[in-house]
Amino acid sequence: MVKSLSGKALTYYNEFMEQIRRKNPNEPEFLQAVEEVAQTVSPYIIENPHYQKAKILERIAEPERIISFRVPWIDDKGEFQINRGYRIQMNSAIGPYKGGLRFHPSVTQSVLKFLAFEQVFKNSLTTLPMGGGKGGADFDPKGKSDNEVMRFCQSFMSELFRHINSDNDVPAGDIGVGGREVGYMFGQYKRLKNEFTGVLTGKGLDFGGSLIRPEATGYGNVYFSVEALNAHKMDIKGQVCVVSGSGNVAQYTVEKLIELGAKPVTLSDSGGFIYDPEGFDSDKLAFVMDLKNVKRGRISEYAKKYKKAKYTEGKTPWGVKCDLAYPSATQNELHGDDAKELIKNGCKGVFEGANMPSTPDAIEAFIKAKIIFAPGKASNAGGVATSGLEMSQNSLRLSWSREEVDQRLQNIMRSIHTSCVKYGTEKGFVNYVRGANIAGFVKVANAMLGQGLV
Ligand code: NDP
Ligand code: 2IT
Repeated sequence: MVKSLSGKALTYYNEFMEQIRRKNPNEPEFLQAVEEVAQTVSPYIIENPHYQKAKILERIAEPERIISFRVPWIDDKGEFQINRGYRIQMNSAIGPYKGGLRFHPSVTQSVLKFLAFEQVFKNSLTTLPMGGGKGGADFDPKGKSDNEVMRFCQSFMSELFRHINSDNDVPAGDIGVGGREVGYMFGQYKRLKNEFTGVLTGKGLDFGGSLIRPEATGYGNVYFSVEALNAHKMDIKGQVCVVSGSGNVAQYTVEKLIELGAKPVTLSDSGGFIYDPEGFDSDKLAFVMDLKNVKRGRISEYAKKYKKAKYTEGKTPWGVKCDLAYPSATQNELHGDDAKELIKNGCKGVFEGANMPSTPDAIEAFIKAKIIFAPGKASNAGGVATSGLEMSQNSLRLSWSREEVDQRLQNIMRSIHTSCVKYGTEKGFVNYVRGANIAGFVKVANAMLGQGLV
């Protein structure tokens, strides 16, 4: 995409990226996320020089605060274990820091900075008053007992509690952090602070959680895709869909796709992918949910239960012929070659459920082929948006019905789509990457201008 920059925008971009690369060596994921935003936003900044003068993008790329801490805990064998925990408080221009916690062995400062950076733009797009943050630890929940996970979560919160409260920073889940982990962390926070507040979202329904929050990211992504398909005079019904991942986002993406009459045919995990040519139905999805959420097993088990399905080890599902793709596992899981394969097989739309699942080469290929490409910061924003709705309900000390939350989620996804179209349309083609980045930037930038140099 940098090829499309010229003149002052190119000079601005090059000078900006040179500083960012110098200040953030060895942080490839963070640089990748910043580069994409800078490429699309630079021309807009040149057209609106007050943003350049106030160094808004330079400030957005510098975290307001990074907290890094030791997390000691004792495993079931009585051995001492040490992990590293983080919270990146990226930007609070439009509201309290908001964003998930990720527990995965691949967690580094670079990964969390990329996620926190993207979260700033995503949260801005939701229309709700939320700043951006992200956190987590290099802890691997796989193969750990419930008690080990609980001890880890308690130790993690025994440091994090000093830095967060319901008015300044409200974490939630992400990879490796679901309802169980949020519950353990909430319990420890309440115990340490002696306060019952909405300091975390994604809580259990019995202690302040919101209906629809577990479903929201997957549902929201499908709602976004319906908006985009309608805008391109297409219908979701009957479309063959390839989905990656088999965690929270993937499961509820499949659930909504089934409900709307589409045909999801794949799921994956870090071991490989399953392809069910007959498509999933609600019984098969119930099997997957029990396998992944209760038994905490591997997706390969699916092919043992359903004989017409095939498990392919060590591969991602992008070679399966499809109409639509929903990458919903992790960053950089869909490469340039995969993108070319999807396009060759007739794929008409890619909707990112995960954060930054497509590499820059893949994004370039999708945009060049002029298929619908929805970046995660727009299409997966339904999760954090519903977290925002959980915060509102907690402040009101009320719970809204399932229908009410779902309707608000649908309205938010529609509004995000409209913002992308507004800022991303060029010669009749909607560049959703540019649209999401500029629309997300404008609100944060204006709030920063209004608050002076802080
Ligand atoms: P889960 O932990 O529930 O599921 C993660 C899934 O992705 C699992 O199937 C996991 O497989 C797979 N996965 C994780 N890491 C890798 C890897 N390195 N290589 C291949 N597969 C991998 O997480 P979520 O479903 O919540 O999150 C999925 C994505 O969606 C992430 O990018 C997250 O940031 C994003 N997201 C999540 C939101 C939410 O509300 N939860 C909101 C917005 C975005 P395995 O079991 O083998 O690890
Ligand atoms: O990436 C994301 O938007 C999330 N993991 C959800 C964050 C949240 O605060 O609900």
